Amino acid sequence: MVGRLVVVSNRVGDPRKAAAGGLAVALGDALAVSGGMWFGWSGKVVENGPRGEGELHVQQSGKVTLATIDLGREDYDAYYAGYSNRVLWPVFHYRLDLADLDAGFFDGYQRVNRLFARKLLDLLRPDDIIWVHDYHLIPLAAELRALGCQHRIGFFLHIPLPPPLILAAIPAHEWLMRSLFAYDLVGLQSAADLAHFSGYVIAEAGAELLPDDHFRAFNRLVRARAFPIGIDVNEFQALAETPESMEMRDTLREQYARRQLLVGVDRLDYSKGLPQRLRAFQRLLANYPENQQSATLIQVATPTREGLAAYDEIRKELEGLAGQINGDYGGLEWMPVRYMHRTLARRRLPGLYRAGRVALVTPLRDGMNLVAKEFIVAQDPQDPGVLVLSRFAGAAEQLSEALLVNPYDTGATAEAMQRALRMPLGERRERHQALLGRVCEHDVHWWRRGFLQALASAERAVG
Ligand code: ADQ
Repeated sequence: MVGRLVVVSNRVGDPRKAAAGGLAVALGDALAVSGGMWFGWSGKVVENGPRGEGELHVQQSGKVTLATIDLGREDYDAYYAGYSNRVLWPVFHYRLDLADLDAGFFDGYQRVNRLFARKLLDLLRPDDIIWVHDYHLIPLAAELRALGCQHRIGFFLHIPLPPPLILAAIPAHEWLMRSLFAYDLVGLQSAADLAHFSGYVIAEAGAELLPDDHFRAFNRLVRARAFPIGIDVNEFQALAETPESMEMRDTLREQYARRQLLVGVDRLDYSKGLPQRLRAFQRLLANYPENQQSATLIQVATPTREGLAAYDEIRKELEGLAGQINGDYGGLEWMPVRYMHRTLARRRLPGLYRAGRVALVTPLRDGMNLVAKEFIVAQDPQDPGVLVLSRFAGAAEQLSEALLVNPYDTGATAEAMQRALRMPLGERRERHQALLGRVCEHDVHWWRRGFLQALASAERAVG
């Protein structure tokens, strides 16, 4: 009999909610088919709540059990805002300059992972298969094992894994990497991330490489493999047919009938390379004046992790740059940059992508980047737009027919924008066809199946 699937992540997506993104839908689908459980933080922070404790809420959503726990203020600050987002996020995105390595958030991170393990263990059935997601929960399996849990447990890291010498800057790096060996399977986004994993465990832990992507180290066996995440292509195509999406496309096309639109859709995060993108756009207007009065960049940036200094700073920098470009180049008839600090309703996204002649997906570092894949799916195959993609996004390994750029190189990125704006129809179609084929074949269901099959067939150490 196939066991129940138990998904664990920091935030729990209710698959019934229309606002749920692709991942919530994809995992929700898998849970709904055979019945399963989704476990994570409730989103509630209890002021003056006790350390290492939290109330558990269990509710049923169709066939899926949603189990969530509240966190006390001190735990939340140390585990989420602290260790996850001020240590692991910057370091894993190669930003040692932004990491708060001294700040002592480590105890809270460990405490919350231990709390999750304790509460989860009580809810498990004997043949459950557990799938843990992302950097907030790296030590979860080790905590579960310490309590005697024998289940199959897999882990997927949604963000990049940096090279060994960058990882080694985290004081607890060895403990973190050893924690990964409590899993049966570790999934990474790209071949580059996998190479960093293998480089680290061979150099720092003398790991032995065994057949079928298994590694032996720390007296344990783990399988590690790249599983590039995809989007739910059917769900996204259905979204594109909604009235909201079509209205968005038609309104933009009408408003910008005589202009060319470039679009950017991101969380407002320093990893996304937004100031670099605006500077490259500024360079485009300066070096190729024929784009003045014409090329317009619509940049939507979702507010995220507000209150953390690095995020407040990037916001200010971006607003300053947008204002400067509009001041220098804009007029009564035309504003080069339309910058919006907000989340666009998911139903409107395909319409925005479809109206764009060019998408700018230029992160300095990104685990995968799903916006790139969504843009491809939203295009009209007869008259598709062009994807300008950072070579430092995990997606670049799969999407080689995009115009790949180094986002640190302002001049070269501006050149790529110009090339994208001028690309002849035949070349646009050819590139799009190749990209679409790959995005459709390697969708989120392919990703999920691949991961779960590899987890089910991973070798386990005897004894
Ligand atoms: P994120 O960093 O959140 O996720 P990304 O993959 O770019 O990044 O986007 C996730 C979703 O958010 C997409 O569906 C996108 O449409 C939506 N989104 C982003 N900005 C938006 C906006 N302004 N308005 C509306 N919707 C917006 C992490 C990793 C990524 C990895 C994903 C999945 O950082 O590298 O691709 O997980 O594994």
